[in-house]
Amino acid sequence: MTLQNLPTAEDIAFYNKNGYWLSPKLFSDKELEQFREHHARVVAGEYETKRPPLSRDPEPGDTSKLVQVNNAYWTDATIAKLTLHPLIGQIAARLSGVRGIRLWHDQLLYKPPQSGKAGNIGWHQDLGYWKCLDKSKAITAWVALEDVDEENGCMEVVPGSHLWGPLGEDHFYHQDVEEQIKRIEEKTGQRFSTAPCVLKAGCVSFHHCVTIHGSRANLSRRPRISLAIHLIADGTRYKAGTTSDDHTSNTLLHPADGEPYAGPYFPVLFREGEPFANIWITAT
Ligand SMILES: O=C(O)CCC(=O)C(=O)O
Repeated sequence: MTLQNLPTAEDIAFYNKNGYWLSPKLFSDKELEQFREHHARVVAGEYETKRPPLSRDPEPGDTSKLVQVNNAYWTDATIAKLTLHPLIGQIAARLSGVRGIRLWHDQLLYKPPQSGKAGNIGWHQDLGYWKCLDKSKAITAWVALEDVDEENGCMEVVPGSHLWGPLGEDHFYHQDVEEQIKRIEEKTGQRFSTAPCVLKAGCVSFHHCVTIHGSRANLSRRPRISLAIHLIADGTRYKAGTTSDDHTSNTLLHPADGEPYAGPYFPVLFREGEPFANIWITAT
């Protein structure tokens, strides 16, 4: 594990201004090879732990459209190493200005080759799906397992949009991303302009839960493969009575209003002053 990969004061200032940050390469080629192999197994529905994921769409065997597997780390020990990686937690804590980070849930993604619109991910703010969180300190670490760029439909973010507030535009599965842009511009009076998160394999983009993001078609002949790790500040509590009551993570805990998200469903990745719990990490 290399601590020189932690964000500097300048990187944190960039994140605060733009609502995202791109890391250097965090994983070795050997680790990436393993992650890719296990990613493929999960997409195929081969669950080595025999425990199914929290949810998935579509079912194994169908890769004609975007594949999304929630809590893929339950199914596979190698994916769990990545989802619960303490360095990812430490970077997320630094960027968010908090002392501890817990997992909210992971989301393994497979965007098929030459996907057409079926590979699009509509513009959205993650917090729109997570209104049940009492703090807007959630952050996503998006790990590129292959190189990603505009040709294979990399994620795009709208820099600074984390300061626009909630828009009510939460359309992960909306495929007409161009039509949405006009509506967002009218709503906000802001010019909609995106920055592509171009990453080499092993690099990670981090985005704030209010940052608008999405992605377009994969035009290449290779699938775009990645793991999104959705994280919350340690101490985040459940806020009852929102439209996010039925979020799958709430179905795990059945929390009471004001109850902190804690325990084995929401593991700690990092806490300041505590040694890393997950000691399997190898040097890059
Ligand atoms: O993979 C993408 O293009 C978007 C993923 C996303 O919406 C997220 O990680 O929050």
